Amino acid sequence: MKKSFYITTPIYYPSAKLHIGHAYCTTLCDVLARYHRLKGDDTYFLTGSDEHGMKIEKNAALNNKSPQEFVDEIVVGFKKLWKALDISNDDYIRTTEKRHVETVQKIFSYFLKNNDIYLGEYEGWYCKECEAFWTDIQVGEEHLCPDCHRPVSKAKEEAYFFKTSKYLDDLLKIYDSNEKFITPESRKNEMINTFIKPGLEDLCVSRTSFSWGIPVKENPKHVIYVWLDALVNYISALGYLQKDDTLFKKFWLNDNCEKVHVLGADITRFHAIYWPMFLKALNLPLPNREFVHGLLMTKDGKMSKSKGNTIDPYPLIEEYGVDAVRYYLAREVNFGSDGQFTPEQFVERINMDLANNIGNLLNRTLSMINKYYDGVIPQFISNINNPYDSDLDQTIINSVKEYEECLNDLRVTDALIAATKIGARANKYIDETTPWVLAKQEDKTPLQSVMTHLAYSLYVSAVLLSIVLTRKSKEILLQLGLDGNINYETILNQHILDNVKINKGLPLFPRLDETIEVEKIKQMMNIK
Ligand code: ME8
Repeated sequence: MKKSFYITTPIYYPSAKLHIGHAYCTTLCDVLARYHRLKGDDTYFLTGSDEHGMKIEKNAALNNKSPQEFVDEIVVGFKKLWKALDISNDDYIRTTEKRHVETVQKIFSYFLKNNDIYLGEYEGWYCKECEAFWTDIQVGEEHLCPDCHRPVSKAKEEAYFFKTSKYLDDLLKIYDSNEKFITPESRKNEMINTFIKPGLEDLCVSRTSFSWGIPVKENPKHVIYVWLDALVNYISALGYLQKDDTLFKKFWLNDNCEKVHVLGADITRFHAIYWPMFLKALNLPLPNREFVHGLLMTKDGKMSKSKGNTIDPYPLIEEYGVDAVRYYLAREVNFGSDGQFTPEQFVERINMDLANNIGNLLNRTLSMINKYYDGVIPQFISNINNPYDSDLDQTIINSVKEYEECLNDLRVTDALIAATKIGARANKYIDETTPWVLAKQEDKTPLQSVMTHLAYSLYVSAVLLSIVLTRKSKEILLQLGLDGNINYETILNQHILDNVKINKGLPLFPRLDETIEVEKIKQMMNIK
């Protein structure tokens, strides 16, 4: 039976512009989605925006706009960024869409009927100025409103609560029975030690102190509080409880579909504790994996608007191209750990892996094929007297295998390390085999084997990297004389380039001058 793959990003808040951290998460998901499509899996990739809540209501008012107008404008910018980054999402869900609103309301009603939700009282820190409730963490030890910095006081309001105690045993069973449900494993331990062991409280799922949200049908002065609203996007987008639920059946209800949520560490609690509970309460299957990626920082810590240290991905895309930015994002930060954006590392990564490795290999190989073979790649042969041939052959087979193993386990960075081993090995192979010396020999078999091994190494590299280098991989194939279509099935066919006329073009990734480019990025980004 054909395998299916469903992958989601968090749905981002349209309260401000997206930065390179959001681009990082969405690019990782895109790379994984492209990998599964390449392998022929039925793939569905979802991203979107989380458009309700007090913060958005307030920001809209500050801008003299209705909340809907406000989010509509910001969402245009989100979509534009995903287009600029070649993000291949199959759908974009907005929590203000009718399909989502109706599904959330139906779920809320079902929970009420099933006694999973009850009416109680929410107690929190209230700011009279902002008319907003805040949590202990948000007000800090000084008990100040995080927005207006005025003192807050304890207050109560009527609210609905979800009974977490009812599903706690189920949750612990899920953690026990599937060790990869939340990865890295440290995140699961954090959930148990920080939230579950001290005693999990019921989750407040409605508010009456603001109105920009999905109304509770049975009691419309309440709006459904954001996490129940937000998490449901992963199934409302597939048509759950809607007239046409084909996608829901095809992806969520299909045991043969791997369902993956990718998210940042800041929102693990909601995905790892409440989301599985909601799904249990709905008697629905769980996702197979929740992958918690690390955060991308700058030298002065976490990126935040108030610190003014967010990195906008646009100038980087404009200056260095979408392939370079996607490659940097997917390769630089080890999936699961935090990473740091620095202009130095950005330039170094492009030079090391793209200019020196694959770019250099293409340039050297095609020049030699032009020179020694009039631009036509000869038939693939292996020279049994050349130990470097079998070593390169083995490197290719091992790299492809490692690449697949890593991607099947969501480890994008490691997969790219595996893929670029081929280019590194092939560049070294040129120095070892010295084709310019072989060209002077009468017996041209050794030269033929070297040239064809090099061309084939480029072919495999282009196919493997195509999930990241959305444009340059095609260009490599075109320069090799193929039609630019990427086909994974032929990856191990060493004869794919036999008698193909190459089409050498401009250098793929010209080497960047580190001093000049680092300075340029610092100025563009306003980094000291
Ligand atoms: O939390 N580095 O939305 P959000 C890497 N609406 N990733 C980062 C990052 C950084 N510096 N900053 C943000 C929300 N992210 C909710 C989600 S889901 C049902 C609801 C990424 O706009 C990371 O994936 O604050 C993080 O979890 C997400 O953006 C939070 O986006």
